[in-house]
Amino acid sequence: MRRFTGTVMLLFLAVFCTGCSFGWKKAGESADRQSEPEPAEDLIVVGFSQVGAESDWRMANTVSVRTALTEQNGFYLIFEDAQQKQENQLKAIRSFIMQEVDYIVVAPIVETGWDAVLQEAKDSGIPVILVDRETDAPKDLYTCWIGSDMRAEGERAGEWLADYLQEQGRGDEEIRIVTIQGTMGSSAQVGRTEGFANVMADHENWNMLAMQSGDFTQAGGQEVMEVFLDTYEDIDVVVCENDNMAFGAIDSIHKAGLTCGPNGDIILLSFDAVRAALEAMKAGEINAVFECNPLQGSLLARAVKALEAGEVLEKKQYIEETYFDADMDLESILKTRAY
Ligand code: GYE
Repeated sequence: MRRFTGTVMLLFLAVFCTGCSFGWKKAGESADRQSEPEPAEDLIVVGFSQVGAESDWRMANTVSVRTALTEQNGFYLIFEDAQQKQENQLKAIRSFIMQEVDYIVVAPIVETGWDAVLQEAKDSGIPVILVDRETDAPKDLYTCWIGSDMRAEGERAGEWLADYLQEQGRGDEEIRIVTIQGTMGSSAQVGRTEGFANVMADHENWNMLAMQSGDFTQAGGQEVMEVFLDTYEDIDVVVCENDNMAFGAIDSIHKAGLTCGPNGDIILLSFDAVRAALEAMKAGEINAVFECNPLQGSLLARAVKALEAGEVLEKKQYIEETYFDADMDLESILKTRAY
């Protein structure tokens, strides 16, 4: 097993990093980073290309990885924030290859466009672990994937809505739905959209008026909801493909003089189940949230250690997930939430 040596690091710093927007030398922190102690020879060096910092979920995911891949636990983590741009992820992965890290970890922003760079990693003999979102890359180009079943999340949301409408005596009514989608082409968006559509296919009375991306951000959710409210009358349901877009949607709904949640004008569904969403649900603004668990750090650390020990891992490792709705004891649930 190769290890990241001080010589390689210094060579990389000298040759490749001058003026780059990624890597060791970042604006305003070059001096600090360069004077950091070199990784000890026995640490496992992991380069992690994170999507960005677009949502509460993402922040919790970053904290989880940073907390698990510490020097105390035997890791040296090189963290790169791609600021929601695939080109930055491609650059980061190539820099990891040049730095001869031991493992490359990627949360791929979208599903497509990874074959060439993953082939380069494979040719360099560096194992790649994918986390969070999936890709359509050939399976032999990565070692394993750890994340959520986004399609199952979407189906869970559709099934919850069907049961809820039935209970409300609205099972046969025309139901006018809009969806605020996540980053287009991300497996989180594709899976949640398709999962919900699978359930919708069984309900002829559900009418999807429009779907538009809010890019998983609060500002995006707010803008898209504003357009929906200007364009369509009588929206019964808003499906927000993450919590932060739901927060933005709630603002727009209020601004339009409407209400949402169990006692409101509009049924609001969301995905992730971050603390602020459960609090918003407790305050009566959201009907249900479909959990997506960002706490992947310890699974990732375990996977790397298992690979170090020569174990062969399952190609796909799904994290268990549930849902929460306004009828539950949210006070108690909030006490147990880690994110
Ligand atoms: O739902 C969203 C984040 O890929 C599951 O990305 C993740 C999604 C999550 O921005 O909040």
